Amino acid sequence: MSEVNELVRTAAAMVAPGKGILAADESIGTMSSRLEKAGVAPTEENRRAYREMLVTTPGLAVGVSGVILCDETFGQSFSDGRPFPVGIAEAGILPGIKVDTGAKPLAGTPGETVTEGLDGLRERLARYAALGARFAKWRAVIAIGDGRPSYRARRANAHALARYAALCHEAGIVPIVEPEVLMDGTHQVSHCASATSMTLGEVVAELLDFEVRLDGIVLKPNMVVPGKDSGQTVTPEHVARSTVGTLRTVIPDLVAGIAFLSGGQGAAQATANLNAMHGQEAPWPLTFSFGRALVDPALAAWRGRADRVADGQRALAHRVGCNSAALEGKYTDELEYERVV
Ligand code: 5MM
Repeated sequence: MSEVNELVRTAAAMVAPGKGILAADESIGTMSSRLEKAGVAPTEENRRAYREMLVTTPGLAVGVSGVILCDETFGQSFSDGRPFPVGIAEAGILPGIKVDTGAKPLAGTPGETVTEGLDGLRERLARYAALGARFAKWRAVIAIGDGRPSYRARRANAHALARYAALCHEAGIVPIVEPEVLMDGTHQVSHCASATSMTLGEVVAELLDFEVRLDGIVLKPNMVVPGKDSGQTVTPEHVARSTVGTLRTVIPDLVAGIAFLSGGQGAAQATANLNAMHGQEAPWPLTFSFGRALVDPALAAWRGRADRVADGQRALAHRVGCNSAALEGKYTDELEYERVV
């Protein structure tokens, strides 16, 4: 019973008022290409130094409840020798681990994927828990367009998410359940709303089937936005209404909290949309679990240079501050354009 209470407490702490989650769990391939684009050599040491720069940002725990790492970083150490999960916990932040092994083509459904990583997951979760992981993350990737998302892809991904969530609970770890409907495409915002609704419907059905405690999970969905190439522009209020409206039709009130991904939106756009959510009535805490929308400015400011660590950290602290303000509906242009460096 106390283990269950601990799960529920951890899930609540992840979505505590004013705090969000930093997604710094890019796989080695993704991280390497982002480093290269920033002019930084994609070495193991540079991936480590970049993550150390991020998570040692002074005062990070004020606006960040948890940090998601990938397997490589989880096994690395700060320059002072402390393993990442230990250093992060000592800073008052929950360490988390991405446990899926990536989205792979789904047989029989061209252009769609299923996320893999269930084989051996029970053992991996036990090992991560022993090393200090308090929560985990698994991302399903759902595409829109040409008959997509298919029922088959939605079902396969929802089933995997539920099996992952049940295994996390067995290990005493809170699962972040991330079914991401991609922004790629020419679709209108209404199409994103229906694809998101259908996808989340399947996810909830599978979670219930596996008897996953909903107050012990954090859901990480996309915001409901138009396709990147649709030419449609919508206001943050429109995004907030469509997103919360869609979630309210399918997500049970019991879910511990909703932590949105940014999905390729610009940093300021994602924050403005989050800010508008504050005006919407919702039964769950709403927060952010952004990757790119939090870290892109920090990577650009750092550029792999030891003498620019403080610049990178200021850039991250600024984005975290803007997003924390958004959680109270207090994000403004003045705050956004405040001098950072
Ligand atoms: C940080 O990126 C995460 C892992 O991506 P890869 O395994 O593809 O390298 C990703 O799951 C991320 O946590 C979510 O997509 C949210 O990030 P964004 O940038 O969409 O907020």
